[in-house]
Amino acid sequence: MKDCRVVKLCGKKHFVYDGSEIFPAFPAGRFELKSEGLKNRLAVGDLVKVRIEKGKDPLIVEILKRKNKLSRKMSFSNKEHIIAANIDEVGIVVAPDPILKRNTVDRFVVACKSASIESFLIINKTDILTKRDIEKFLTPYKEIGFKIFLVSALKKEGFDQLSSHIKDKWTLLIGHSGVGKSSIANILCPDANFEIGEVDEATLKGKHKTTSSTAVKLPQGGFLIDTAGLREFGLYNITQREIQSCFKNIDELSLKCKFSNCTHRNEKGCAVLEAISKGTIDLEEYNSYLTLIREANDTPKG
Ligand SMILES: Nc1nc2c(ncn2[C@@H]2O[C@H](COP(=O)(O)OP(=O)(O)OP(=O)(O)O)[C@@H](O)[C@H]2O)c(=O)[nH]1
Ligand SMILES: [Mg+2]
Ligand SMILES: [Zn+2]
Repeated sequence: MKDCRVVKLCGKKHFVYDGSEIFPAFPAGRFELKSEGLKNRLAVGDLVKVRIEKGKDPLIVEILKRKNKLSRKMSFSNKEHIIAANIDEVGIVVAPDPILKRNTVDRFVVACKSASIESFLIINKTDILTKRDIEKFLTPYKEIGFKIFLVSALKKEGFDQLSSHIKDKWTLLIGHSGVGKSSIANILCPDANFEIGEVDEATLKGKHKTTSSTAVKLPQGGFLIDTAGLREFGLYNITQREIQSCFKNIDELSLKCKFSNCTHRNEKGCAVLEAISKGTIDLEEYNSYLTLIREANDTPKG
């Protein structure tokens, strides 16, 4: 029996790493059983026991207890999709193309925090951003002490610090389709050869390409996981309180709300709504919060 780690899920043939090489292994039947509410039993990053017998395919027979997992809720089916497990850090990638908006980052910040996984920000495509736009966008994240890396995969700029930051860790790159995760991964790991979305001639925007998560070995030590082209990332099993705790200003003001279970939408004596009417709270922060609490598992409809 060998201790291995899953680096790629690929239909029935997965790929595992045993500390020196990567080879295919097949999940034992019970890991393929369809389960209510769960898309995948095995996830990239899982620590597994692999049975190796002469003349037979290597078989994944056991999944070890996870230290963490990052999941999303799939649209339509509402199933849990485990994107990766046993992660040291998540790099949330954002770019002006397709969109540079608070909510696209906050959604991932909330998911990581609720999964107790450290996260940091990577702003890509700085070649098409002005310094002013970058500063404006980053101010709230700097205030809460977020680690931030500014890069341009196109110009291969800004990668030295990022590269040393992810050394010896299992880092997951996450972010909307087209922000440049695979382009970044190919620079950090030149052997990776991830497929890059082509530019759509009509809109000059990137096309969605990647369709599965894969971990690649970094030359400086550690692994980098490129995630699938996520068009939507629904919050899975996260409470209103967990969401609120990621919004510093709202969280602080909530102590002054009349009701301790205030959701800051329409309640009487709400200090957050009062701050909005006075114009002392950032509306973008509030709107981002509102969008996310609609997906909380305990928010009353309203
Ligand atoms: N201008 C500019 N374009 C970039 C940069 N990085 C990536 N792109 C382009 O953005 C598009 C999408 O890049 P990908 O790396 O495929 O994006 P992705 O996040 O992996 O997308 P999915 O796999 O669909 O999730 C491609 O057309 C890239 O050439 C950059 O730094 N600047
Ligand atoms: Mg990609
Ligand atoms: Zn309130």
